[in-house]
Amino acid sequence: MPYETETVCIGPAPANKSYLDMSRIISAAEVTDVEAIHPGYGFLSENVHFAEVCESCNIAFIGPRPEAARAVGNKVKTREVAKSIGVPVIPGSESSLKDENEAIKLAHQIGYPVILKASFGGGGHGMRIAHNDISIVNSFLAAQSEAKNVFKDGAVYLEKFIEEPRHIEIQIVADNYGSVIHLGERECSIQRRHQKIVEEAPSPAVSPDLRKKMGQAAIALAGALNYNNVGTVEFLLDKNNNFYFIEMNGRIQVEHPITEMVTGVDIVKKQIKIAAGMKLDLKQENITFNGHSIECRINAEDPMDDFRPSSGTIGRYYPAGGLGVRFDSHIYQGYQVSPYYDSLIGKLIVHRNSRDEAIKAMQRALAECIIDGIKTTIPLHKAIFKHTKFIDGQIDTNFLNRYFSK
Ligand code: MV4
Repeated sequence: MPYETETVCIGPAPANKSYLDMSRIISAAEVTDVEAIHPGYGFLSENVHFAEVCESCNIAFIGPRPEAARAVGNKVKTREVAKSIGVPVIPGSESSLKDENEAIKLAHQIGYPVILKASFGGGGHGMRIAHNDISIVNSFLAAQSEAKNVFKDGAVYLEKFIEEPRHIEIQIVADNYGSVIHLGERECSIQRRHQKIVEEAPSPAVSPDLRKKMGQAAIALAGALNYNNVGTVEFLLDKNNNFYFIEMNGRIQVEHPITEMVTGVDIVKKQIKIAAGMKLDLKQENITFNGHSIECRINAEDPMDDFRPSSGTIGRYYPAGGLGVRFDSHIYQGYQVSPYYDSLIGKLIVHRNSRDEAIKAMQRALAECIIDGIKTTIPLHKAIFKHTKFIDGQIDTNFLNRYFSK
């Protein structure tokens, strides 16, 4: 019975007593006799130990094999591998820094400003920008202690700080036998405190030629790391359209639907087939990019009150719809938005033939969408989609700070 669903209680609401508790997840998998676990995009999705535990229990972990997951978790290592195969990286450390004196020495070589990053970090935690010798000492110690707290390893490295870059990522799909393809880029520059708010595909800054170069770089890196399943290779694009590899993510990402809309490839289906040991049935030359897709992350947060999380019961609920308009969500009228989890409650996704048409479709969809009972980020999205700089595609990672902070 292929579509029958069984539900098992995995514990109380706090995530560390349920979704993050490996033994509870494995128990639920055992009692339901599942063949595989899809870890989603939060919780245990990038936990190498969990992938190993699944393997030892004969349950397929739908994601990279433990060695590949471990490889992408080490930012200094992936930087080194990228550099060794000719993928451009930002001038900076060859390895983790010994101490603040080494950081100062390197900063003098490459020039201020520099950015300190956690070697086993990601997503912006443990990062500090330094403009001079005095601030680098504090930055080094702060980055080190935050890295230790958040990632249990205080190792940090350093790069030249690129001012106001675009954040562009390439989706890759890799089977277990060394075949790798890319599905183009996503422009993810509209973010706040390292949380993406709006994503689009393709990027208004990426030409077919640049897409090819970034795609080939991403494929080469995945190959060099012996990576499998789906992943994302993150780049910064500077004002002269130079791209630089920054880090790789070994999970499906929240914004995967926009890539699915423009390529027609069901990325989650690919993850499952790859985890089942199937060979990639797609060739790069058969991947085409059609039209333009945009996603707005609808969060249960009050954008007028410093994005304070908002919980409560959903009242009136009307997700927008129509041709090429989709609202991916688990909520409904009467649903209780819990304070225990991430505030993402839905993804409003549009697909049109052109960026201009997609923006219009998103404006219409945002106007029609009704979610009562809690505060959401919809009013912020309406303002973004009215902003001439956004409409002109003139965006970078500073966009929200520059135009939308008090
Ligand atoms: C950078 C950078 C500028 N120069 N690296 C942010 C998330 C993480 N994946 C890497 N990030 C950045 N890395 C260099 N060499 C700018 C960012 C960045 C950022 C940094 C500080 C404050 C806000 C930011 C927002 C987006 C990107």
